[in-house]
Amino acid sequence: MISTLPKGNCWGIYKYLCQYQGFWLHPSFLRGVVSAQQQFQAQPTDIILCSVPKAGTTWLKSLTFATITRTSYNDSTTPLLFKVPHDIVPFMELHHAQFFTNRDRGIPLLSTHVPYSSLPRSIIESGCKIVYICRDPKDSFVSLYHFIARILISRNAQPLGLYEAFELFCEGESFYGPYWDHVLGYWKASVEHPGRILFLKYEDMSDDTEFYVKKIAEFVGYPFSSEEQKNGVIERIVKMSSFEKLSNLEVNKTGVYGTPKTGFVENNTYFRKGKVGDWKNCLTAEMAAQLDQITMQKLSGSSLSL
Ligand code: PAP
Repeated sequence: MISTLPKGNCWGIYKYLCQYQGFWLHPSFLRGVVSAQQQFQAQPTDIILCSVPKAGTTWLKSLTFATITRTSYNDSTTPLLFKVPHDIVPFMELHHAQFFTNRDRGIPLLSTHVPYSSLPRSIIESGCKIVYICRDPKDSFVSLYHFIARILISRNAQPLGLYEAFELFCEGESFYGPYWDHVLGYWKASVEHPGRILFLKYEDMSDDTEFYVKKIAEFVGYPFSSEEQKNGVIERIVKMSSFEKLSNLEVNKTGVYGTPKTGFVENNTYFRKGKVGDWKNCLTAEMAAQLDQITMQKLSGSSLSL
């Protein structure tokens, strides 16, 4: 089936992307998506962390994991000290086999970049909670561009030029793109089912992380007691998951993440700057205006702004 799909530019990291159900996917991950669509059985207690790539997935995983395991671990025992968040919260496209055989039922977290319209039916039907994060597409693009470039340089390969990557991104030809369709799919679903889908933005989370950790905790059914709030539990979770803390851990400076099939990526590629508005250091005013224009057009009439 995969060989019959339309092929797109994979930004030099692989031979091609495949267009599947309206979105551009990496073939190795596509196998996992199809397999999950066919077999994955979500439980009503599952919490699925969904994101468009480079919107804050690593951060969301860390914050949510620390929140729901806060009575099992403290700051000196949490697995976040020894594993990159991607190794703690399984990723559907990569670890789909693990979903059926190996799941830690005590930790009901799973993650995916799959667009809302392609999620396995059981995720929708089980009524489990979905937390989605997105980000200003200018910052997501810049983050993705650097991520791919760093991987290619580490493999002694030549990264795609910034302008070429930018044109592809604007055309929607990027990982799990079109970016705006991905965001809109989850946005519309969250408006329709606010009790099932929590829609977050990286910029809001950066502005007031404690507020959003509280919100996430309530939404996924692990609210903080007033005692916990008084004792600074939320502040500790925010600090533990901060860019400064995570990026300076040995495991995130030197470890790697991946599988032999999809290849390995150094953990430190998931921690670049962690700032809002870094696009200003990379995009020209014209490029920024072009992306803003696309965003305005695509989101018009949706009541969403990015
Ligand atoms: P993924 O979709 O491939 O899993 P994701 O974690 O969403 O990646 O994106 C990485 C971005 O999140 C990086 O942004 P930047 O390139 O603009 O710097 C990374 O720095 C940022 N990031 C990672 N961890 C944190 C964190 N703890 N707090 C804030 N931002 C973070």
